[in-house]
Amino acid sequence: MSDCLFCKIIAGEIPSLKVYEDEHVYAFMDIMPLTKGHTLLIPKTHCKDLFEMPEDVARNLYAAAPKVANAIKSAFNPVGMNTINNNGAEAGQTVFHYHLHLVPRYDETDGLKVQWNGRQAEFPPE
Ligand code: IU
Repeated sequence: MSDCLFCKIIAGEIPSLKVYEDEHVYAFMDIMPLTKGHTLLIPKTHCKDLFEMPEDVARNLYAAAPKVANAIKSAFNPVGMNTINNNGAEAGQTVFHYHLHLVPRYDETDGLKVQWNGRQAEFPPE
């Protein structure tokens, strides 16, 4: 899709810090990381969200997810990881090319903040 930011990142028209790439997917460091190593995994086939994602695109994306998660784990040594996917503006989606957030977690007090429906949710709750 010509005006899609993430399609432009895949095409190399906009620079990114690439973590992983294969025929079907591309992974890169989030520009505003929630924690150290926060990575986005995206399909090369443009689809807006989970609702519009064809089954083969989902299969290929989730086939790559453990590889990317383990690469992040090796590089940053987190103790856990959140995988997050927002679908629709009301759910907090701001870029309308499907992306799976891979958010490494370091301990229970690393203060991850997630935008949720215009409000700020904090994990762990205060
Ligand atoms: P969201 O789930 O649609 O809210 O997530 C979009 C993410 O894309 C968010 O974490 C941004 O920091 C990230 N991002 C990026 O990595 N590079 C960009 O140029 C833009 C957004 I705009």
